[in-house]
Amino acid sequence: MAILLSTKAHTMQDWKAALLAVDPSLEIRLFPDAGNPDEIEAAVVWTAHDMMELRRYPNLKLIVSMGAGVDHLLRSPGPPPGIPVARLKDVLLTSAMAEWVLLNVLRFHRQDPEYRALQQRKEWLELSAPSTAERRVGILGIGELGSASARVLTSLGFPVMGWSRSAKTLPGVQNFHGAEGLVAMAGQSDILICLLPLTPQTRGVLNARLLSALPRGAYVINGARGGHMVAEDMLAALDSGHIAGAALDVFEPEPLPAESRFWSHPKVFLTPHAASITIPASVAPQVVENIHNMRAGRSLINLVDFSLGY
Ligand code: NDP
Ligand code: OXD
Repeated sequence: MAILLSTKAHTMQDWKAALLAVDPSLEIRLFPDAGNPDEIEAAVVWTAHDMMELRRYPNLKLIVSMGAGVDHLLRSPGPPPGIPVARLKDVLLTSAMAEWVLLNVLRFHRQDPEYRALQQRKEWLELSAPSTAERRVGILGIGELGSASARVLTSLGFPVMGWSRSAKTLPGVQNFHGAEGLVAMAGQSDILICLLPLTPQTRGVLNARLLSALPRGAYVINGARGGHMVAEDMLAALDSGHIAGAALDVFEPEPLPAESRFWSHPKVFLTPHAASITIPASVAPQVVENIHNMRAGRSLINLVDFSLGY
């Protein structure tokens, strides 16, 4: 039996080598060279893979996302009925996101855009410097990535709030949940960070209503999915000055079209979905563990709950 790998061409060999390093006995097929469809028992796939294509494999028993997000797998038509989907939880994926979040929180907190503008004008001017204790940070989604980011930020003295679906207790983090909690948290967030999974419930959460609930001059950081942000609402909030700056890693569609205003907006700091990149060698052990679990009929790890969408 064989494992089907499907991702960007330039990373395919890295994935194959990483999985074989953990279990050299695995038979790995690189899409589109799947060989005999009857032999494919697991598919390890990234965003571009067509879920209808996976219906070709009658003995498929497991789908693994090559990232933490699974929105690309669950959207219509979705995975073949009855096939479990696993996501990744990885220490390097998590720490890289916390680094990207910290980079952007500090960029805004330490007034880096203002200092760069002063440098351009050769103006020697010291700006007032609020302490971290005065800069309130709200995090939408306080799971693997959000809670790690919260830990880093609380260690620097930022007051951190977190919004989740269910009530949660995290050390040093004030928890909010539900629709009322969202607006209550936004009203106190000088910096709002989005680290939610993209589901029907969270699509468009960064909309005009939420942005207008933020204090005037707040900053927004989106490291989750482009579908969380209503692009026109974000641009309008930036243009009006209500939002002072945004760090955006994710867009809909990707790559971001050349004509998008986000590319050249003076208040936007953009990265090309690179906040945190999966390192195959780091995640291979959990993928192989799940393949072994699947073969042995044991419980799978990091399973997606289809009813929640993440
Ligand atoms: P987790 O599943 O660990 O955490 C998700 C969090 O969001 C949980 O706190 C969950 O609440 C909360 N949540 C989910 N739905 C709702 C809702 N309707 N209302 C309020 N809160 C909600 O996900 P991760 O932290 O691992 O990843 C988050 C996302 O980050 C991924 O889905 C992916 O899209 C994105 N990502 C982006 C990367 C990049 O490079 N830009 C890299 C990696 C991931 P609860 O705790 O109650 O379950
Ligand atoms: C992920 C991502 O979901 O890279 O892991 O976006």
